[in-house]
Amino acid sequence: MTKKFNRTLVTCALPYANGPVHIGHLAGVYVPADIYVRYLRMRGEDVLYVCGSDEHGVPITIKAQKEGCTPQDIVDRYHKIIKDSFTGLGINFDIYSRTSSKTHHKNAADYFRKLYDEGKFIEKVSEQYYDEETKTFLADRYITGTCPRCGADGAYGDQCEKCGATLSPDELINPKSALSGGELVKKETKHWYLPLDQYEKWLSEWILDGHKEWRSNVYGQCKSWIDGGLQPRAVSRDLNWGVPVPVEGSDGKVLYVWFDAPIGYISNTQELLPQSWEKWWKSEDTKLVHFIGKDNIVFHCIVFPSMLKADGSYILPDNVPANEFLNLEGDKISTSRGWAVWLHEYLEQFPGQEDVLRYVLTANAPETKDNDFSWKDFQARNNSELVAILGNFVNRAVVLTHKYFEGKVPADLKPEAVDAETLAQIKPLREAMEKYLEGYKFREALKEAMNIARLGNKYLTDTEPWKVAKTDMDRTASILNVSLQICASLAIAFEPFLPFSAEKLRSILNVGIVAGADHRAGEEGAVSENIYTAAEGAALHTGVAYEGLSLSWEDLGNASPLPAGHQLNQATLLFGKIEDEVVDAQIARLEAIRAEREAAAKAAEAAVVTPQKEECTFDDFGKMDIRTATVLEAERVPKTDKLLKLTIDTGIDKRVIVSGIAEQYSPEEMVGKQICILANLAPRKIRGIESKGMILMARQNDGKMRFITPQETLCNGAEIG
Ligand code: B3M
Ligand code: ZN
Repeated sequence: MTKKFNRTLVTCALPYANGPVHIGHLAGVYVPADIYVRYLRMRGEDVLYVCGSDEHGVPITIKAQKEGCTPQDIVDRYHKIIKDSFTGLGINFDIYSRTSSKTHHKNAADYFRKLYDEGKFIEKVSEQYYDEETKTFLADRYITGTCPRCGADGAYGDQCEKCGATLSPDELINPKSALSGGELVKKETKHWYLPLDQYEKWLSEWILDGHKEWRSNVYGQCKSWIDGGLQPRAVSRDLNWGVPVPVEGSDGKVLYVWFDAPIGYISNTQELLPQSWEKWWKSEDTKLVHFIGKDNIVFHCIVFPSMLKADGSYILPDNVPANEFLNLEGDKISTSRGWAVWLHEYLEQFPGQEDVLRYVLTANAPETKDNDFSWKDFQARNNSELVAILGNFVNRAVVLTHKYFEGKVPADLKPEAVDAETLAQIKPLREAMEKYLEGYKFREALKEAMNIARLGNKYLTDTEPWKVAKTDMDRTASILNVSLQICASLAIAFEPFLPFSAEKLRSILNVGIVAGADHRAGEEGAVSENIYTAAEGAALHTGVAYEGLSLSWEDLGNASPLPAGHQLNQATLLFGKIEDEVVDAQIARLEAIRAEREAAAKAAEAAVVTPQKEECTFDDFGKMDIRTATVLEAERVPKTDKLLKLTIDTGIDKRVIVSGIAEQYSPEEMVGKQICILANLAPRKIRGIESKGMILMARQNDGKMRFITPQETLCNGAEIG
């Protein structure tokens, strides 16, 4: 351990609280960070491990609009799902807070105000698109129009989803408000910019000269950003959700989410350690490491360091080991298309198998290039590595000890050369692990840990104690003594990677573990609902307190951490076989999503179009009042198969429409959906229910009816014409 720091501060990218965490997030950020922190704690290092929900930004406001609720409702829902699922996977943060917290709002505003007062920002008045109807300036995402590249309608102000082009609102043809559908005007608005160009020289020296050891993907991205020339970057937005800009006359303006979010790392530390947070953020003897995905490199290596430099009192990251992306069954993980394995669903469907996911995501970690997760590989690694090598070795060693020596570690009565030769191979494996772990190479480190299990398995297979026991119990004693010493090394080596299994193994061996203290309990003056309770802390597997014999990292590779006579507990299987039908069900779920997507694409291509109806006049059309609306409630109409009774919010009123869609859509999937309706259709009684209006549906020759839904979430009552 090259020691030049007295403590290590580890941050993890704050997940957006607009959806659950999936395996791509875990493989990219949270599992590697957790391995690193657990390892440092095993080495007795003083580590602080902070994370929290990133609760601001336009995507959250869009989701709230879509669901007809507030942004706070959205972040409250997902903050809990995310936090609980991290705990369920043993991701043992010291604090998992949130950027909607009062501490953060104050801290982020103070941070901004200090730079503002010191003249570190450029103020610029620019023309932005303004929606007269909603009286709001529009973020790029809220502007829609025709893509200048491919001609597709519904392109956004920042990107065309059809052709992937990066756009600016001015490039859009016929830009409109995605909120009201109305025309846009340009109005002047003032914003503040961080002049990144002024930090270019310093960034080049700090990173390109000073951090050549950073991962090539990180270093390379920084180099291209710096070589490309840095521009001033806006740090405020016209939005009502976020940290209000603390400058007089800036109503309706908030800090840009990527300005406030990284400050969230500091806020979380302050929440937990109100007395001593500064030594973690302002002492040069603190090592700061940011764990992130590759799409966050510029913010953590260029923007946030420039913000820290602008303040001048903070330390800078010592390393930013960003991972690449993980794909799923050969396809990019996509939250919007549901192409993901959600952590909270995994924990429900695979109870007690948290470590299988941790193992597979580490073994396949996209550390230097994108990688892929497949359920068949998940099954194969569990069955042929965890069960057949690690689990099998431990089980045989313990079961045989109970069979021949009443579960007590036997004395080394008849040693042979192969014993010492075998044990001597563990130290080099430990040293390799240490090199890889301290170099953020967790895939390689895991392989070395597994090599200890392979070593044990081979030793048992070669020495065959079940045969030797027929004639030579002294030799059997030595063989099982050596095997159990190897088990003790495994119980230490796997703590960073597989904390649940390592703890199970320690319980079988009847030993504890010595790990550096965590900071979960906070300190005096820490008042926050985001601090873990003692029970939550204990559940996070950070070396549960133990009365008897405890092992430390230093015991890894020693010849006899388990003294003769030490009583073992009963053997239990560390891992269970995963059967074909289990993974086949998961594959089928994904295949159904893929099939639906492909069918939709095929149907759209194969659509046979019915002939146009007779001509109508503009006045005929003008009589139709077509609006957007959102489904508030939905229920089946009794004694019918086809009808749903929908209560909808039309923006004008709340009303009931009866619609013949029950064979294709369930009431549950209708609630929250934004639809288009013919609002002024004369009311009709349908099965005794007054139906006021008609839902507009698109039909093609596959018999399926599909809703006409705005490209963007609009307010209810937006006029369509
Ligand atoms: N909320 C995660 C993302 O881009 C982003 C990280 C913020 S870390 C300060 O998906
Ligand atoms: Zn396009």
